[in-house]
Amino acid sequence: MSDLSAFPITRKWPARHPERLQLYSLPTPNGVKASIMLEETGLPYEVHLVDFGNNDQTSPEFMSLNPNNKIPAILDPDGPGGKPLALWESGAILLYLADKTGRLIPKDPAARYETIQWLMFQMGGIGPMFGQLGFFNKFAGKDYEDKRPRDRYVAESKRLLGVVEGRLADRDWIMGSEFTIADIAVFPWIRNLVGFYEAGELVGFEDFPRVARTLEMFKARPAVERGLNIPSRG
Ligand SMILES: N[C@@H](CCC(=O)N[C@@H](CS)C(=O)NCC(=O)O)C(=O)O
Repeated sequence: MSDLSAFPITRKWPARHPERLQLYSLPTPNGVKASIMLEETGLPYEVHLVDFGNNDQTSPEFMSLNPNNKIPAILDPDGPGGKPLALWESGAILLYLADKTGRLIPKDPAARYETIQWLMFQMGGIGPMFGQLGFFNKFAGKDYEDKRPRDRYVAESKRLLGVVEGRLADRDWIMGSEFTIADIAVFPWIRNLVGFYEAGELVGFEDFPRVARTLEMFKARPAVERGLNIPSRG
């Protein structure tokens, strides 16, 4: 029997199945990367809702696992060497789960690094920039009279979409015919940009037909469809 009692997070979110990987999340563009990956790989897991309405992410129990108070986070009872492993940052989680299962990352070393490169491109570019655009277009920042901050993020988001559009010129997925963790990182953010953030018109999304095509292929995957709603908001 796996013993996770040394991890204070399990006091707030008890593990009913401590032998399974524990996921602490919410279905945001970063959160769904972990749930989609788990659904794609079929690894058994138990999910726990981190409710931002209650500021669960800043609770001492959550922060004992992730001092950066952000979802997603995982606790794998069967980590390297058979010991529990706690992990946060969605990019690190994707890479860890890809290595653990041998899935969704190419085996060829050069292609593997290229996949990691696109993963980092999402983590350092698409995520932070689209997130700022969401703030200035949909949330508190939309009332600012000075539109220069918003326009800065619109221009940068367009540029980033152009990079993805170019990459998809001769391929279905970011790494070619193979669906990888790079796609799992990038496409929830593009979906969010044109969906929840309502910024499709602002960034001229119709200028990126290949991105739009791959986004539709992404959403049509059964594991993606499931992962996008995990955990359910109750
Ligand atoms: N770089 C982090 C970003 C995670 C992140 O920003 N998570 C947001 C939800 S999408 C969050 O937990 N926000 C809660 C807060 O800031 O209090 C990752 O990719 O895991």
